Amino acid sequence: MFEGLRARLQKIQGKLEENIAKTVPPADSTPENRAVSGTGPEEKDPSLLSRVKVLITDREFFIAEKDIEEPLFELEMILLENDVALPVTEEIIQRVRADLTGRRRKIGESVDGIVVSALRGAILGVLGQGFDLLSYVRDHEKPVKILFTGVNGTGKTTTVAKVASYLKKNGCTVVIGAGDTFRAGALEQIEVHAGRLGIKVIQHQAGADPSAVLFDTVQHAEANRIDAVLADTAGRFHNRANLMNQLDKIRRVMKPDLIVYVDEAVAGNDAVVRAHEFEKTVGADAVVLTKADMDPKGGAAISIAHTIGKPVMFLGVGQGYDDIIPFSPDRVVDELLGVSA
Ligand SMILES: Nc1nc2c(ncn2[C@@H]2O[C@H](COP(=O)(O)OP(=O)(O)O)[C@@H](O)[C@H]2O)c(=O)[nH]1
Ligand SMILES: [Mg+2]
Repeated sequence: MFEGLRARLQKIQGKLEENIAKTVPPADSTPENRAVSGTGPEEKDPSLLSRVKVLITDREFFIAEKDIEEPLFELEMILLENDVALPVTEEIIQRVRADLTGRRRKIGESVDGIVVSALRGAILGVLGQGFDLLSYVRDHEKPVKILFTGVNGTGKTTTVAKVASYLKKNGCTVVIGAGDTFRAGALEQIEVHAGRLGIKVIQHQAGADPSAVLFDTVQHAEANRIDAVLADTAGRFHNRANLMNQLDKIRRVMKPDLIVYVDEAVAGNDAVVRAHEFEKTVGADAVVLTKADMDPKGGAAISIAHTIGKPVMFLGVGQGYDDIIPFSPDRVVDELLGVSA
């Protein structure tokens, strides 16, 4: 995951460290040090000598903007090349710059610690908090109705199956609504997943009104005290009026508690732009980014929450049912900065 960006970020980390190390005055060239190594009476007074040494190690230094200008420019290019959205890139750069140059530092501070903490803080600052679905389901009135939406082929149906499995493993009861009545093979696909997972699917025949299917699914959940309804839907584009109207009807009929926008991390900036459009037109409460396992860049994962103002809930990291991980900002940053978990 994100291996291309990770390698380049680590190079920049090294360059920032090199530049910063140059700004730290070596302890023995400081005026205080020259004073003690002179021939004055201080030299013979050991208590004074140790006092001066404390002064030296306590001395402060500044990192000036010009000291880090070049690596910061390079960092900006790297983020943009890896599909981090422009405003998000600018935000990260501004945060790194402010963190590194904003204050006095003690000479004793480790340079790599300074750099890692600045990069870490800057990226965490744009990643948002994530979304803990389990707590949401546990705390919310049942059934919790979750509508999955997004464009075709990004992994909605697979995600519905993965989330169903995740909830089931964590002690929640689940029913799936086969709301993609549009695409050939969609009903069989969800049926196969649900069969393997031992989860009930509510479905009508192909071509049926998805609102009716999902209405029935909610009724089934209410009658059987099921914790969560996961509604699969057909893929659609925000600019296709008929499908958007259909989605609007689904929303009115099903009254979802959560609308989850699904897109693929590998789509990079396209995913961010689409998510933004969906959020504005349909609304979205959270995002799932699939195919993060195939994404060397990480741009969408870094940009999407900050751009649309909604949290990322899960990352999809493969085709198996367990290949889904709750989005953890700390874990993503560790992955990017090469800190082993
Ligand atoms: N590598 C990988 N493939 C995925 C992931 N999620 C979904 N896929 C694959 O993407 C393809 C489309 O998935 P599907 O769920 O049918 O997409 P939908 O059209 O949005 O419902 C399938 O071949 C899935 O196995 C993921 O996280 N990683
Ligand atoms: Mg599907």
